[in-house]
Formats: sequence, C-alpha cells, structure tokens
Amino acid sequence: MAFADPRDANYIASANKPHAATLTADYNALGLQLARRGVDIDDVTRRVAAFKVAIPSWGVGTGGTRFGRFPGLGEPRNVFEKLEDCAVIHRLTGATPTVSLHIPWDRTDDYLGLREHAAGLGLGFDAMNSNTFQDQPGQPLSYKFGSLTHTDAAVRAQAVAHNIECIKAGAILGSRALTVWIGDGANFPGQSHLGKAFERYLESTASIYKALPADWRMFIEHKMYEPAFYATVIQDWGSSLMAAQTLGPKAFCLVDLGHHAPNVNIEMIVARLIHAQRLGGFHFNDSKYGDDDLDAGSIEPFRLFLVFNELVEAELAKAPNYNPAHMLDQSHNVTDPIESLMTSAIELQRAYAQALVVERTRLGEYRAANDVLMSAQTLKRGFTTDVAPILAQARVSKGGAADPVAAYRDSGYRARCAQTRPGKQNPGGGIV
Ligand code: RM4
Ligand code: MN
Ligand code: MN
Repeated sequence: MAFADPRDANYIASANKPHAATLTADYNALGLQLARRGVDIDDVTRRVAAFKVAIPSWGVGTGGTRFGRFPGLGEPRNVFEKLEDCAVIHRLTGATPTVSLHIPWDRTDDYLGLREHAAGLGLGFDAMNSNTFQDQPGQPLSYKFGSLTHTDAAVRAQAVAHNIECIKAGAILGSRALTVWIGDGANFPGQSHLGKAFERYLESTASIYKALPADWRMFIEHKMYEPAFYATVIQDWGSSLMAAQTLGPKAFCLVDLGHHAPNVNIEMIVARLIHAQRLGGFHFNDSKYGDDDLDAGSIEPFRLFLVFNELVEAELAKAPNYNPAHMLDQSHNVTDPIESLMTSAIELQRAYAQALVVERTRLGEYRAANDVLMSAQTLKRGFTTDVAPILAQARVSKGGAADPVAAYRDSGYRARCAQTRPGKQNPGGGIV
C-alpha cells in the first residue's frame, strides 16, 4: 500500500482539494442562515479554530475491559511513538496541540529529550497524571488498600512522593498542572472510617500542593465508584470542591464526564464550579452506564452541548478565574485510536460551535419573560444547527484536513506503523 505522511502539509492540501468547492458553498449557505439570526459565522469559526483539547497519551493505544484487550495493528510501543500518533491527530484536526501524560506509564529517563521530540512534532504538554491506583513492579509498598488515604503513613508518603515525581517530570516537560485521581475507598461498609479517610486525603494532598511550582495548578478528579464499589474518598464534586477550597488557590476541580451516576445533571455541576471559581478542567468522554470512556459525543451529544453551553455563558460573562483545561480521557477498545481521538476532538468543537450559535440575546429575553417553550426552543436551535461547515473551515484555515478520517485512512499511516512497530504490543495504559 502506498504511504503518504499524514503530517505533511502538501499531502493535506492535496487531500483537501476535492472538498474545496463544496466546503465554500456549504459555508456560505450556513453563513447566510446564521446572519439572519444575527450570528457572525466568521467570528464563530475563529473561536472554534482557537479551541484546543489535550490528547491523553494512554488513549493512542488500544484500551480494554476487565475481560481482555484486543490490540490493534502498529500500536505505539513507548511514549515517543505515542507522541508521533498524537502529532498525526493534531496535524489533521488542528485542535490537539498538547498531550497529557500518565506516570509511570510514560516514565522515561530523558524528559528533556521527550520535550524536544514533542516540540519537533509541534506538540507541548498538558496536565501530568499520577497513578497510585496500580502497583508497579518492584514498588516497596502496595496500594491494595489505598494510597493517599491509606491507614499506613508510609504508604501515604510513598504516594505523595510519586505525585511530586510527576510534578518534577512535568516541570521539565513544560507542563503546568497535575491531575490527581485516586482509586482509594471502601468496598464494604465498615471497611474504612469515611471521615478519617477524607482527613488523610487532605493531609497528603497538602504535601503535594506545597511542591507545586508557582504557576502550576492541581486538578482534583472525583469519581463516584470503581475500583472502590461502596464508597470512594473523592466521590463527587462536593468532596472535590471542599478539598480544593481547603488546599488553596492553586487547587481546582476536574470534571470527568463519565464519573457520575447516570442522569446526573453534569452541566449544573459545571455551572456551580464556575461560580465557585474552581473549575479546573475536563476529562471529556461519553458513557451510557458508568465510566465507559467511550468517544466524546458518541452517546449523549445533547448533554455535551449543554456542558459547552455553560462554558460559553462563562466565556461571555468573563467569569473570574475561568480557564478550564480541556482534555480527553477515553479508552478505545474496538476502533483505531487515532480515528476515535480525531473524531472526539471534532465532536467537542461541534458542541462548542453549537453553543456559540445560540441566539443569546433572545434566549435572555425569553428567560426574563418566563417563556419556557421559546427559551427551550432557542437553546435547542443551536444544538440542531448543522455546524459541520464551520468545523471544516476552522480546520482547513489552520492547515488541517477537511475530512481528517478520510485523509488519515488514505495516507496508509496505520499499515505503515504495522510494519515499523513490530513486536510486543503493550504500550501501557489501556485500562484492562
Ligand atoms: C480513571 C480516571 C483517570 C484516568 C484513569 C486511567 O477512571 O478517569 O482520569 O487517569 O481512569
Ligand atoms: Mn479521567
Ligand atoms: Mn475514568
């Protein structure tokens, strides 16, 4: 099979050529439609083009379930190769200039070399993720019964030290945030003292917080259940917010869309965290039942839109201390991870564009007049607008592909990787 480098600007330009005429026609038609609503399409396109989301390094390998993992062809074998795949995603979508690493899955003894490798690929680094939810080979103390909240101070100290190692690695890489998610909790009532476990969490995270460089933020990620099935120490946004407020101004709450009970009103949580000035960022994904880690926008696109609607409201209101980090956190079990990640980044842009085309002034008037039906209809009109031409235009304007998945497939990148990356297919990550 012929191979073309999907990162090559000439290749992308030639892949875009057949789309040029239809894209212009569709964009102009949508522009007229939006102008009738008082919405300037070019302004929306500019904002969409400026939208960025980080790729999770663990997302470029095939994930799995508790039952198994079915590796794909040519998976990246180490963090350097993971970055190469991330560069493909970024070049074709223009939306993913950063990567979020997971330590120790991405541990290397050459972080400076990694930073240079990334820069050469046009990439930087978003939040570092610590991992105290698994034991690593040779690790002195086990996390079986907890990490930052373990009853044994020595285990807590080991988990704190690991987080500090992540900060140090991130400082070399140019990252400016640490995401802390712990699996700590109880599987049985009576197993742990719910109050004391939270106190131990605050004490441990205070030591991590102290090690943050001045311009860093710490993101606290809550999750309702799994691996602890009865009670998780940081199980909800209330615990997360209490912890952030206790720790200090550099601590923020991170919302992973899959970490809530089904039907929970996540956009409401987002609005409250914006109000509290503690919305640190997102782990975007989608789910039907639990922490499914499916592709963003694949199951409940309306909910994603409603989350972005709150973000647009905050943007327009210039909400104080509002600077959320956008990150994907997905597990691709049955698709090509590169295709899933490109599609997901685009789905986020879609939700953002749909929220941007909402007629805000009219919506405000209908709300003020308690016109419930028209308020709902006005908001929904944004969601039902086909903003695809805006997304394609935004990509093309940044040197990306009009149709990223087609350009990727036609390049033969994956087949090429299957040849150049032989051997053991275990890139680390992939939640099995
Ligand atoms: C957790 C959580 C974390 C992620 C791990 C792999 O459920 O979402 O953010 O790092 O999975
Ligand atoms: Mn997450
Ligand atoms: Mn998760």
